[in-house]
Amino acid sequence: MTKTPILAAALAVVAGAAFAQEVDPAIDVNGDGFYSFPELSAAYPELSSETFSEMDTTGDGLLDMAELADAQEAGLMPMEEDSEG
Ligand SMILES: [Ca+2]
Repeated sequence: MTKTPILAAALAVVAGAAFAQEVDPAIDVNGDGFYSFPELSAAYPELSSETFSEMDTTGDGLLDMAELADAQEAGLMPMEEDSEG
């Protein structure tokens, strides 16, 4: 069908948007758009500074959303899961 390429393009845009995370203001308390270790460990008490260092691939002491997404993909980041019950 002639609609298919348009639909595929639309889906690609949606998938891309779903991958790019928004900064969670509940974690980013100083609103700089990055998660520092104190900010992230407040939200994830089980997060160790060593794990944070591993996630901080640029070594600047702050996680941007790309680093966070990579960490989640690598299984480094403690994630909230729908496994309750
Ligand atoms: Ca911050």
